Amino acid sequence: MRLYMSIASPFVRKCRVVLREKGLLPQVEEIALDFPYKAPDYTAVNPVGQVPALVLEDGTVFTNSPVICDYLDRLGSGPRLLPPDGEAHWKARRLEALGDQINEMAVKVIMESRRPEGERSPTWTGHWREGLVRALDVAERQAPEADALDLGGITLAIAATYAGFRYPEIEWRKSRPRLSALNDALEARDSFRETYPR
Ligand SMILES: N[C@@H](CCC(=O)N[C@@H](CS)C(=O)NCC(=O)O)C(=O)O
Repeated sequence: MRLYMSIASPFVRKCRVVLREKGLLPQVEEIALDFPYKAPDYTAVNPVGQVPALVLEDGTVFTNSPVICDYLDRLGSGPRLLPPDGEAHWKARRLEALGDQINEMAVKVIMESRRPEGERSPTWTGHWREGLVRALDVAERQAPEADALDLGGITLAIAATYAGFRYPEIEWRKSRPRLSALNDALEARDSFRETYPR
């Protein structure tokens, strides 16, 4: 399999953590791309030019990190990171969605800052940044215990690290002790250490 990726992307990091947690790394080639991801040989893989994308040996393409993580979770060994059903399943999915929303807000603000000077919108940037902070507050209230590893906790921990990496001035740890504990515990795992954003 091939995983197309960038080192900093929080969406990619979810997939890279799952690959490691599920013992799949030996079966995958991780291919780092430079931004923007619009080279014709890559848009032939993912037409919208976003990372991550996973390509199987037979050429089947998976895009969108929730779908890729779900596929890898079923393929690999060890306990399921997405509990198959019941409330545990939906809780993990809800927290994954919340973490992805935090990541989306952070990535939008970064993308906006890369536009030419006159094209940037302080109004939109402000909305996205406020949304990011509100979502971090919800993540604090809903953060799970770190000992029950699942994709919800993984995504929230990744989102918190990414928010701190891009916006240190937000000081997300201040008054968010539950999210901090989750983040500290998961960032100590090998799968997280090996994928820390640069
Ligand atoms: N919903 C997608 C989001 C992927 C995404 O936004 N990727 C960013 C990198 S963090 C990207 O490729 N941006 C480049 C672009 O939009 O042109 C997922 O979960 O995989």
